[in-house]
Amino acid sequence: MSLPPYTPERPRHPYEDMPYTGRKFGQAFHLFCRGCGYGAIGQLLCRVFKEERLDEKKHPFIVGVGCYSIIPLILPGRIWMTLHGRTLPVATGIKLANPDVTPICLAGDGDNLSIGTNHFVHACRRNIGIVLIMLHNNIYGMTGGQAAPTTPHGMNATTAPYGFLETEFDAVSLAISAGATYVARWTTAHPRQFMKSVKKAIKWKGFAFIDMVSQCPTYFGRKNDMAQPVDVFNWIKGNSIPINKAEGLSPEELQGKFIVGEFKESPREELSEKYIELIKRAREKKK
Ligand SMILES: Cc1ncc(C[n+]2csc(CCOP(=O)(O)OP(=O)(O)O)c2C)c(N)n1
Ligand code: SF4
Repeated sequence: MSLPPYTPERPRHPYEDMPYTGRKFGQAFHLFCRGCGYGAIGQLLCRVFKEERLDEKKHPFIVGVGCYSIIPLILPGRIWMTLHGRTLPVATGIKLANPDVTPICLAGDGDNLSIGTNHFVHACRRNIGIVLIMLHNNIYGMTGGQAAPTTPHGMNATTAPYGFLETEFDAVSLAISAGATYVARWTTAHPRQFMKSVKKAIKWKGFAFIDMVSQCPTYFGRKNDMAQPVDVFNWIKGNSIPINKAEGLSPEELQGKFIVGEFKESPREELSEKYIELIKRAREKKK
């Protein structure tokens, strides 16, 4: 399909220079709401593939169901669309059957921290070589802005019009205590740090978890008096605190803040390697 010429009304799309973006559909496009952080995250992941010259066959994307599910449509790599909350079981099967492949799971915060929590906890415990990027937009986007396990206490959602009564989940603490060996959190206001973390996570031997905070202007923004996408972006940026600064603050001062940085880098034996060893031992015993 040929594109119309560039005009002030149709400026050059920032993704068009990327070698991969839009390739799946022959042109550059994206399907998110205006100002949604997911478009930017897609672009950053594209840049990681380009800069690291990643082999697409070795890094399939496994996605569940949510607004984020269409991020891989603008990315290189093969896509496995699975069920809501079920990215990790599918990626686990792929990894055990193909230990030289490192699946990259994309999951929503609703996806990964409600229906998929058990899979998340056990993937951390097993230390299986999978990268999980959790898209943390504080809400269930695709289904209309219901409160999610990450909706900050006191903030609004479609199902919490007078303020959310519950306390939000800290996915980073959960991942650390469940045994993930690489754990980081960044936001759309930290693009370079996010890319660096993804590059590290892809090479990491073991379960690598990145909590990526992103703006959902359509639901989270509108429900919380942030009329413009940039207002939500600035709210995220203004509430982000690097780990070293957070260390000196009290729990009250950290209430509602996004602590960002690399929290854990602690290698231990990876599951698929142990599994190969086990197969070898079992075969030798049979002889
Ligand atoms: C098993 C199952 N339960 C519920 C749903 C309905 N559902 C689809 S998307 C979604 C919410 C997605 O929210 P989140 O994971 O936070 O991603 P976002 O849309 O915010 O990116 C839900 C509950 C489903 N598709 N499948
Ligand atoms: S509803 Fe929110 S998360 Fe979904 S595409 Fe729109 S802005 Fe993004």
